[in-house]
Amino acid sequence: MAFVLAARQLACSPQQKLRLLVPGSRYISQAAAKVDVEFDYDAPLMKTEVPGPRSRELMKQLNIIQNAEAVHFFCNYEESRGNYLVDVDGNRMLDLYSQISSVPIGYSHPALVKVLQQPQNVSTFINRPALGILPPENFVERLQESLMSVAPKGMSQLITMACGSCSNENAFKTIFMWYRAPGCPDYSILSFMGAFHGRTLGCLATTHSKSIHKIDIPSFDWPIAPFPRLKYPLEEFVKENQQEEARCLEEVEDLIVKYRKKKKTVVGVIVEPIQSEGGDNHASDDFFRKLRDITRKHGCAFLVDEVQTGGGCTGKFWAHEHWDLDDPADLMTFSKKMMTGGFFHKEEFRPNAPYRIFNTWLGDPAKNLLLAEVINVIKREDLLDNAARAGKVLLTGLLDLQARYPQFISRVRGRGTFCSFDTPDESVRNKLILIARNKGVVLGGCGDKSIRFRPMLVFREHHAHLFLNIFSDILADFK
Ligand code: PSZ
Repeated sequence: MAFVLAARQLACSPQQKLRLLVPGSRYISQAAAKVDVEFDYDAPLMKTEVPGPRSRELMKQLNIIQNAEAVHFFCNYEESRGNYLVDVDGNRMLDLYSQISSVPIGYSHPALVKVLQQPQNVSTFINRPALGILPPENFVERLQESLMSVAPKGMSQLITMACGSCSNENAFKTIFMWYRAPGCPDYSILSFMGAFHGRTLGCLATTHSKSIHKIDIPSFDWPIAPFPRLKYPLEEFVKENQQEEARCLEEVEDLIVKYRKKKKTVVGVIVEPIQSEGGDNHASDDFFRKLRDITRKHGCAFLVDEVQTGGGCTGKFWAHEHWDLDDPADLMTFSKKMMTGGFFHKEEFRPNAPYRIFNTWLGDPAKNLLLAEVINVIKREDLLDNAARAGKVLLTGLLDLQARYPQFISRVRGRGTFCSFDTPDESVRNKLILIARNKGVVLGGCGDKSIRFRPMLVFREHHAHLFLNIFSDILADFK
């Protein structure tokens, strides 16, 4: 039966495919594969195994000049469109990982191509300034129409940076400068087990997702609190989860007191709204509100790392908006989908002298120009609402697959399209990712055994159905 279906699938369009399905044999979706983003493709198209021969050849060449063993395959970005990533062997894959969650509105979006083609923008793309000392005339205007237009509640100040790690690194320094007691005491930043905040030296002291990241690297003695390990679906385990969260919050306070006594005063707490690299670990909005209260009570800064969660994929522009804090966070870092790194902060965290938070480029005005257009597209196409809707289809479908294949899928969870599930172990997880890739779907792993979804904001309901159909077939055949 599976063979017959597979053979038929090769010969027909996705619309035809859906009509040929036998009820009960796979996930049934009524959604038409409507293409609503200019130049999005309508389905995956596979020509070789991935990586194919051309990718393998290029991997060999690259490996001569660097360790290229992490490379999955080489890409053809000219041919990649919308939700589809095309590789150098001509394979076209539905990309649900989007360059580690960093593509906001799909590949080669026509609105961005237009920005690049306008003659008045050429200078911005070819003259990269040292922004801290010689910004262009339109710099303030650019920031207003891009980043400042999405400034989180309570944060009027903005500093741009190159990447997520240097944003966190400089946010830590901003916190230390804000706290400023004479004599440069040995301050610390509290982070959570399973957190990922970057790989630079300072950030690495707060990153605890995989031991390989830290092995061989000297670090600070900074406190690490347990992050809640919740049961899903959250609605079904409210009581147990509350207890687990209370345990972790108690530990946070104990650590703050302990480190103060050790003369390593905790001056800031950094947290991801959803721990991403560490395995897509969620906590309730109430947990974060209480964590905010604890930081306030002990005089520590509250820093939210929205490098991976920011930019709209959870259904709100910033994931921490879901918490509805009375007392806003003090600082918030971003990068990835925002196209430039940086952080917002409250006025009281403003450095007291020039050149204190500084480097050569301090971001890139060309990225602000593109981001302004990305934000226009998000508004024009209502992409936050889309993330909530497409996410609901994805999550509902995953719950259905979990009910049918509990031996392979557990702990389905998500907010917006920021969804994930657990597999039995790392080897099954990695196998499923490879099989999916050869069937034309790019997925990512996180934690020890989770599979995560990080599609772009132009991921629609019909893309979710398309994925669910393909994945349902994979699970039906999986041994
Ligand atoms: O292996 C790696 O270095 C990866 S894989 C995914 C990331 C890094 N994410 C980057 C990241 C993040 O997810 C959060 C929540 N905070 C900070 C960072 C660091 O950002 P970059 O990679 O831009 O330095």
